[in-house]
Amino acid sequence: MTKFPKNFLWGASTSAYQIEGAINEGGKVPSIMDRFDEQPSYPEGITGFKEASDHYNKWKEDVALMAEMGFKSYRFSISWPRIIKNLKGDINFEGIKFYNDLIDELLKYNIEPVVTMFHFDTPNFIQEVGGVCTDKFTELFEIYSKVLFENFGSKVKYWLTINELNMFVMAADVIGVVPKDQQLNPWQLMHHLNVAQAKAIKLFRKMCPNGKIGPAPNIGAVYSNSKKPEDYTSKLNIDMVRNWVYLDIVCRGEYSSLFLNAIKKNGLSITITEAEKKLLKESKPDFIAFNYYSTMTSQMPTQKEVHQEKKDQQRGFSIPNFGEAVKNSELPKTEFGWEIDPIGFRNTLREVYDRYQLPVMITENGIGGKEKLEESDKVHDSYRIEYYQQHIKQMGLAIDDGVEMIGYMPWSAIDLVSTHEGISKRYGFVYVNRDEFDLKDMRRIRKDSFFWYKNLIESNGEN
Ligand code: BGP
Repeated sequence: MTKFPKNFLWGASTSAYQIEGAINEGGKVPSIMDRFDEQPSYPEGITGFKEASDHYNKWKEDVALMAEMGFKSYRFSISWPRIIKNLKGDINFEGIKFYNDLIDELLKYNIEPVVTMFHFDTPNFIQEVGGVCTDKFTELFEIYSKVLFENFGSKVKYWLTINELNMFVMAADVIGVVPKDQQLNPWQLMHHLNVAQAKAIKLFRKMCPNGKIGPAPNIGAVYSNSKKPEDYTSKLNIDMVRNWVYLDIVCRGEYSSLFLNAIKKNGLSITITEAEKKLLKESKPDFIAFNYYSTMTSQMPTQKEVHQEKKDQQRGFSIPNFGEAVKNSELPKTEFGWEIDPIGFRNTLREVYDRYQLPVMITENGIGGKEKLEESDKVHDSYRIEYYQQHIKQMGLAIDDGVEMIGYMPWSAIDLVSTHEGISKRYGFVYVNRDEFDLKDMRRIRKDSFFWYKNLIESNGEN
């Protein structure tokens, strides 16, 4: 059986807009996620972002529950619109106090805070001047980064720059990051985010010399759908634009020439200044954090065969002579149709480590399902326990293979509002009693997985 490292960071994750609620409290300004469920592209009947899990008011109780589970770490995001009030960069000190108190409470229980600087919630004042699609964004992100490092840099060791930078590109419409009137060159958008990330890393080196910082993309191994060599070519292509381009830029400091050629064939390019080239070269991370939910399987489509773009986690790739994502018939699926691939987790960990030789931290992994409260306040989520057992076993095998790992922070610490499904899809170890009819209750209830995870942490992964 795997021996997990002695100081392995067992914990879990959340993000501000999915857990905090209180969108108009404590001096917070509006963000694009506050009324996310009201966007035209969003499925009808899904609600929840305004109240979320009311963590803004219940954070002490939530941290106590994490401590009870024995968390060694907790990954959460700081809400940019709770910290910065406007384009001038004025600071909301109430927001600073909220996160300072949260961090102090975590440290009181010896829980290592792992902070995501930006998790999808662009402040509206930035969206109004073009959002993540402009140079202005990189400037404003640097100002925000400085405020974060100044205020929390001495207490927080582990920092994550941008959550799932690759989802901004692959699911820009779904996560609402592109202002309506904006023409989108997805790769230029990616480049702005990469430059913003590099500026933050550079500043971090100066301001927090003892801390550690890394990116947090969503990574999943890509399989070839058949033994046909052309399907393997499609695997290489998709791997490049789904995974490696995002890690190459931050770990190696440049885009691969294969990637630049591939986008050129589709009539796209990236404008990169000399100063940016230099900046990207000198802003390397200390570790790689990534979110893992599943793998992807690809085949080579011909012009005629290109299928309809898919509205699930494998969407976004359907390019003639390049690659197309297809379902993998070998893999079981969650209730919401996401493929479950624990062995793929080991494969992905190995590929990432082998390619960059940097320590790895898992910042999301988990299974969402519909759940209900049973009699005497029980939630029987054995499917979640099984999911975690399988994934943790494979993570252990990856460690045995030689992958250097810092920690595992699955999604999510407590129930929160799902990005794609609102409150109907739950991920937590703790049930939050909220439904459309009873928004005030918000009672926290320990699920079966809560007790299972507590034992697992206690035995450092042996159970
Ligand atoms: C990741 C996001 C999280 C979270 C998770 C689960 O992409 O970083 O914010 O939402 O996916 O996705 P969903 O809530 O849509 O099931």
